[in-house]
Amino acid sequence: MTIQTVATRPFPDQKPGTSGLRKKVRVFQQPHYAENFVQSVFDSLDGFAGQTLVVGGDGRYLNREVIQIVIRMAAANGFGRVLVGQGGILSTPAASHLIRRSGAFGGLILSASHNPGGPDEDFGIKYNIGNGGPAPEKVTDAIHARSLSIDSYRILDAADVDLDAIGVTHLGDMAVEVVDPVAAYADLMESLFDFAAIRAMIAGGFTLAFDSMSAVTGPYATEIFERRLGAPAGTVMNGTPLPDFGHHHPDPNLVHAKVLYDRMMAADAPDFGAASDGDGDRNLIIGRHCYVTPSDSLAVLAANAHLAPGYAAGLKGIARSMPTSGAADRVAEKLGVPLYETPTGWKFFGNLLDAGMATICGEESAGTGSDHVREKDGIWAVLLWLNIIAARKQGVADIMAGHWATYGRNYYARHDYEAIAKDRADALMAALRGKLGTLPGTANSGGTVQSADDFAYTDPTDGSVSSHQGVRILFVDGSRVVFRLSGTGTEGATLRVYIERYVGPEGDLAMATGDALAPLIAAAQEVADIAGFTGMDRPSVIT
Ligand code: VG1
Ligand code: CO
Repeated sequence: MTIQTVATRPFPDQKPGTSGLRKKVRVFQQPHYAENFVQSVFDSLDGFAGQTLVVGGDGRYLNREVIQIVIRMAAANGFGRVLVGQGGILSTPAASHLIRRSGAFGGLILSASHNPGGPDEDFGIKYNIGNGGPAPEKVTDAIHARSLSIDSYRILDAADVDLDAIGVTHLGDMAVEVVDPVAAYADLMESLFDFAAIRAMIAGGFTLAFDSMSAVTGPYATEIFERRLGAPAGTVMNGTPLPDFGHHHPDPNLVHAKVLYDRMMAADAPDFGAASDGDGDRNLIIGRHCYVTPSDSLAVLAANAHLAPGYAAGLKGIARSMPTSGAADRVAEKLGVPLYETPTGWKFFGNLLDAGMATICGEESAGTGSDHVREKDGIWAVLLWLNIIAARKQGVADIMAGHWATYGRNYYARHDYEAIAKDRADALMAALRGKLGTLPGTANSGGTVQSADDFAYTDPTDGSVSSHQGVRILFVDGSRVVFRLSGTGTEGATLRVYIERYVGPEGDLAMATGDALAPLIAAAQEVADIAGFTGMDRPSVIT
């Protein structure tokens, strides 16, 4: 087996976004494209000779092919060992756990997460560092810089490794270990939650439905919910990972998980419903006849986490992304723990978790997680909910009503305008940024503007600054409208508008969200002229 040095030329478009490099499959299929990016990652790292690299993905189209490339390039670049999930499968949280427990140098996670899969859809590569979390910005910036000057990559001339047989093979000096992708992760879950109490609740007639959306969580959910917790066969829907996710869009929201939603709103709905996304790091929670917004879910999980054995000692702090509602802030205040507000994307939570400053983190985009790994974790969130329900002996709707009666309610919605021409989206944001200074003190449909800014974050652990993380318009009554462009799309631009209004415990807690937010939705339109810039008179998706 010989190491080949292959001449290549830079691609101009390999800048990692919110969560790694995401492109259409056909972009990744260009000669040298994946290899260039992987070599740019390796060239940006120091000291991995002889160390372990974890590789796995969500099973989408191109997963196996890119894994074979990564393995041969890892061998040619001097890694000592590659750990890969059987069949090339590793959910994002399971990959994070495997990196941590194996003492790996880092890992490559192959996924485009909630984006669709298949030959005409999306693929992605993300590098995670030794703490198990997404590489911080200084690393992704270095990877991007390297991708613009790269002129060769190193790859071993070797046959494909059998990804389906558990065990160790050797590729030159490097060991390749194919591991069970599920067992260690399921054990970790069992160590955090009261499985006996959840199992007894299910044996007592509590019913649940979990939609894996034909994506990576199928094997994990089947092992955990059906085998270890005793839920009947069929509890896990769409439980086989498919390369094209069965033509579905594996984004667990009210549009793409509509089958589950309809089931949860039916007269004979199960007690609890949940779904996860392509790579298993997101969660959608729907109680019987009761949808829970992700921001509320974060708040409820934080307020009740001490009921689960893994969090009995309480929380050190709570972190949320800036666009996530302030519901968790009220919980932090009551618990007397700090609340951190970070930019969008899980990579900003890693330092806080490593420093022991936060225990639970969450994003409005259906991501919740804790210091057990360094990624958000869909099944973890579902299990924490089940543990809380078992401990409180209350259903989801009652828990939500009790929570709002204590803390008040943050009415919340996100409006996405998808597939906008990029120059139109950039122009909208530029116009908005241009008028920030003039907004405070003015009034519009949403009320009087208190302040308006472009969110910047200074990491409290290392002082690094991230600017231009989203435009915020804050109203005197505490309501907010936030605008930012997505960093995970692969076609045109997506404008995200986040709308929030707080009503205290004495106020009307039972409004329809659309009614509660109507004046703010109108204000967003007035201030940003969304229809004018985009030509769209309504959002593509409301979550
Ligand atoms: C979106 C979400 C963000 C999330 C990211 C990755 O990013 O808004 O909260 O962390 O996806 O999630 P953006 O830039 O498109 O708004 V996943 O499940 O794709 O790893
Ligand atoms: Co995801």
